[in-house]
Formats: sequence, structure tokens, C-alpha cells
Amino acid sequence: MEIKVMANILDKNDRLAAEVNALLSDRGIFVLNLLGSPGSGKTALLERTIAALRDELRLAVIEGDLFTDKDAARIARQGVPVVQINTGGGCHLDANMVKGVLGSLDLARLDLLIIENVGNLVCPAEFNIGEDAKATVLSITEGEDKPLKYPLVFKQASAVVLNKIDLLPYTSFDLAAATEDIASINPGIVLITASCRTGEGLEGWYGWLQDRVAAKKNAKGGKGQ
Ligand SMILES: Nc1nc2c(ncn2[C@@H]2O[C@H](COP(=O)(O)OP(=O)(O)O)[C@@H](O)[C@H]2O)c(=O)[nH]1
Ligand SMILES: [Mg+2]
Repeated sequence: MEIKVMANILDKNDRLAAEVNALLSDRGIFVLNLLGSPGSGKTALLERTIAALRDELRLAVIEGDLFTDKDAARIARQGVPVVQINTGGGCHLDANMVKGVLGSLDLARLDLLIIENVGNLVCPAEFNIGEDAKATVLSITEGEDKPLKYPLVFKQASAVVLNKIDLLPYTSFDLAAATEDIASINPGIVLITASCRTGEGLEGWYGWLQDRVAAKKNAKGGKGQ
């Protein structure tokens, strides 16, 4: 019985996620669902990304958080549109929440929408929210055992940013083991080793994102819309 209820919830969520995605695809907007633990560096990655790409891409951010708008305030300081969703303690965003705030964004002037999910390696991986792709941020301070312990969030992601490599000399993090484990869970994943503090390695991330945005635009052009 419990299993059936969960299946129904996910079913309904998937339908709403498809609606959200169709609406945004119609406008050629690439939507990224950004996942990772609290403190892994999701907002820091967004700050870097906005600073690097804001002159060439029109981007907006949806911030998912339990209670506060602290991350949204950080993004607003970067001068791009940002909408906050508070889940009131819920451990993940769902498609209905995202659908509910789309009206606050000027979709006619957008190339890229990034949604920072609630910090959690488990629940957010189970709910599509209308994205074209998921990306996961893992900080090396979390330990190299995390991919095997939380495989779904790595299995579902198209890219993973292995963040805080500036701290590598101060930890016993096994980079080779983490890389191997992530590749064993998801052989097609793009792995970017980076530091949001120094900026090292982030060119690969910007390039990945730019390619995805361009592909989405081309797909829309191909449909003659
Ligand atoms: N040393 C170091 N600290 C970082 C890096 N990226 C983020 N941080 C710090 O890690 C903390 C959490 O970052 P934040 O972006 O808020 O993580 P979030 O909870 O995943 O959004 C902050 O104090 C950041 O300054 C990094 O690459 N290196
Ligand atoms: Mg954050």
C-alpha cells in the first residue's frame, strides 16, 4: 500500500515536470537542476557561473531552501532575476512548486534557468522538477565514499562538479577512488574537478553549460518555432 501511494505521488509529479519542461522548451530555455549536500558549494558555483556567463547568456535562478532566502539574497547581489521557494522543512523541491513560480520570471528573456535544489543527497534525486539535466556538486570535504553511499544523485546527473579541490592538500580525500566510483555508477557522466574559491577548473563547467544551452536553442530552432 505504501509503495502504491509513493508511486502515485511520483507519477503525478512526473506529469507536472513534463508540463514545466514543455513550457520552457517552447521558449528554448535550458533548465538545470543543481543538486548536492548542504555546504558543497552549490550557491558558490552559481555565483561564479553568473559572473562568467552573464554577458553572453540571459540567466535566472530559482532557489530552493527549507526556510530562508539567504541564497536568493546572494544571487540577487549578482544582478540576475531570482525567485525563492521555501519548502517549509520539505527536503526537496517538486514540479508543482517550480510550476507555481514560473509566472514570476520573464521567460521571453531567458536562455538558462538554474534551480538550486534543497541541500540533500537523497530526496531531490527522486523528483524531476522540469529540468533538461541534473548536475551534482560534491565537495571533497564530504569524503570519497559518498558516491557509492548515495548513488542515485550521481546516476541521474549529467555532470558532477567535484568542488573545493583547493583544500585537497589538507584532506585525505582519494581523488582517484572518487573518480573511479562516480564513473562506475554513471559511465557517461561529465566530471569536472574545480574550486569555486580559486576558479580553478571551472572553464570546463562553463563550457559544458554553454554547449547545453546552445543545443537547446538549436533544438527549438529545428522545430521551426
Ligand atoms: N575552500 C573552498 N570553500 C568553498 C568552495 N566552494 C564553496 N566554499 C565554501 O563552502 C561554504 C558553503 O558554500 P555554499 O555555496 O553556501 O554551499 P551550498 O550550501 O551547497 O549552496 C561557503 O563557506 C563557501 O565559501 C571551494 O571551492 N573551496
Ligand atoms: Mg546554497
